[in-house]
Amino acid sequence: MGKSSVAKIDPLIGVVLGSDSDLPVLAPGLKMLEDWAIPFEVHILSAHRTPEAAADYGRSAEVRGLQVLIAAAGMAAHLPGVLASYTTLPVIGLPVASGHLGGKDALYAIVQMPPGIPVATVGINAGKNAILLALEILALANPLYQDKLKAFRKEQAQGVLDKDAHLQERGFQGYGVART
Ligand code: RP5
Repeated sequence: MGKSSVAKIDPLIGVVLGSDSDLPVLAPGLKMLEDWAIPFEVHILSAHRTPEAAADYGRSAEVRGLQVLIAAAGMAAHLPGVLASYTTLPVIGLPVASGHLGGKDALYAIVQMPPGIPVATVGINAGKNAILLALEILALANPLYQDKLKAFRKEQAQGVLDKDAHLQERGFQGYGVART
């Protein structure tokens, strides 16, 4: 037997982190993609520390078959904008709380793109929303992904209704700690 006989599926979502310190913000969302069998890849590339590699990633993303990019970065968060400048694929910027300004620096850096090079922006540390938004983009052309998103919404709604039922049963003083 040669190499592994398991066929590798080409990734559709490209996730790029400015640093490995950004990984915890994305990890729960990446787990969701894994659970749903959505092909993705994750890389660590910095707009400032590895500018050439970041540019190469942006340039080659489309021909490699990626359909949407997520770029997470903190502080002077130029990574999403730099990637967006090299590709016409949709780029979702995820501002990460890092350093003394708590992520507002990254949020402003990502959301204030100059006209002509858009970057969709989610909230500070909103890793799951970045992943869900990427999946919603993919789902435009894939009914199977639509089904996964609809099932997720249904499950999420049921979770809220269960909490309300618990609150009605126990009253606010007997509710206990908030459940995630
Ligand atoms: C940004 O600087 C990274 O995205 C990270 O959020 C922040 C700090 O990076 P490290 O010093 O932890 O590598 O470029």
